[in-house]
Amino acid sequence: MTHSPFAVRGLVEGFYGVFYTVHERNDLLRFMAMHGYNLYVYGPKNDRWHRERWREPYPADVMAHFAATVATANEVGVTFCYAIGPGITICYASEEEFQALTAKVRAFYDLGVRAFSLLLDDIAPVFHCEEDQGRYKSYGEAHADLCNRLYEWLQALDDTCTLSMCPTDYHGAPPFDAYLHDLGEQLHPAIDVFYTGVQVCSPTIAVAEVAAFAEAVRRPPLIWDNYPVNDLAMSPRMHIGPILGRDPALAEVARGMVANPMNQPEASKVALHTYAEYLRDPQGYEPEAAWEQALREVGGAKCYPALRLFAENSLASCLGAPEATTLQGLVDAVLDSLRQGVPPSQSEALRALEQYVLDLENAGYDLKNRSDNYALRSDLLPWLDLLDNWVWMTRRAVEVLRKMEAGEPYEKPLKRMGELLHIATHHARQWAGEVLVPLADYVREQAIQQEEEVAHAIAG
Ligand code: GDL
Repeated sequence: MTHSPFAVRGLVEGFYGVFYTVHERNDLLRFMAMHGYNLYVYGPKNDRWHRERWREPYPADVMAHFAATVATANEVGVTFCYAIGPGITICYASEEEFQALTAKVRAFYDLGVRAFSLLLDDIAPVFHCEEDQGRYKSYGEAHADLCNRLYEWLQALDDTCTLSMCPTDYHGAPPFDAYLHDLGEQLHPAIDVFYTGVQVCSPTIAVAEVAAFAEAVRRPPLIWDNYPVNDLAMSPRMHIGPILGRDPALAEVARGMVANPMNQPEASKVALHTYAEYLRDPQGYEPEAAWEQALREVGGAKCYPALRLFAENSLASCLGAPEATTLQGLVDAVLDSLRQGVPPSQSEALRALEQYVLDLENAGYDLKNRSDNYALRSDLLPWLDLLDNWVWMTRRAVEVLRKMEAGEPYEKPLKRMGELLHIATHHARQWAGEVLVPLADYVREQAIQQEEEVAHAIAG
């Protein structure tokens, strides 16, 4: 675990939406320590005291939770970093504002925190007060100045304190804007800078891309990796596949990497386990093998097969993996066989699909009702509900085909199939994508054809 080429191996709780409870965070810290991670950056966008109301101190009960988290981090040997995001309203030049910032930071210093971060991402690049307009030539200069003042203040307090920052331009490729060049030129060399790759959620991260950013900001960046995060527009999907597409030589150009997890902490452990394997040995990293191990650890011996089946149908993400290869293959084979005129009762492909759907139903049942990992169960529940919809939609589709073949009435299962299809395609979550839709479309086409034939026969 300790031979990783990356100095920094972390997580950033840096997503939008519901963030972790203190219990979830402390549990994740223990998981991280077991997997060789050494940094936890706390900066959830929806913590109002981290961003919107950054000037206000945390209430005592919340600080007590932080104290427990810092104690857990110290116990397990992971550095806890407190991040603050004042950029939506701060007046950079104001001494009063700086005091509000340092008062906030000081409260964490008093808890024993020594690592801090200023997150200036996802804000409009505008000044909020006249004082800034007079004082700074550019937005980059203002950011460098705020960070440098905070860094010097921290160093005066205790020279073991560290500071990192997320710039407003945290992704992209050359030519980078003047903002990044100004920032890189003026920012104290000891302050780490985050970079998410060419995109916000980057399918791949290559050495040359990171080197180009490093040149602009004049230091090797810390990669803020937006996987497996599933906030905002990604919230319908569960990102439960292995990390892919990270160049094995990134340690040559980056200080380290921090992964932004999902709003679901327990389910995030699958991807985070694979991420830890990449960080430990990027050259030897084998995504499939790491993923199998991860599913075994998170699912436990009892629920591993169920979790594997669930996960192999939920692989779509910015990383570009196909969503549900096995199921897709089964559906394609069914449609091929039926189109070739194989009667449903004789179709091996249809039988194989039915068996897989039964396995999926059992997997859903096991994850809901037989797992000892209650945290995983509650993370997966909305997707398991969707899984059931797809299972029953498929069964009704098959029932229609069989009834048609037998010359029996099929209106009821056809109607139910349509209802279930509607629920599944309008569900708040996505699972197995639209892979089963062509089956329903085929069944509907057959029904229409049959009706036309009957109408024709009556007319004739
Ligand atoms: C972002 C935000 C982050 C969010 C992520 C994925 C950074 C630096 N900032 O742009 O808070 O979780 O996208 O939506 O990545």
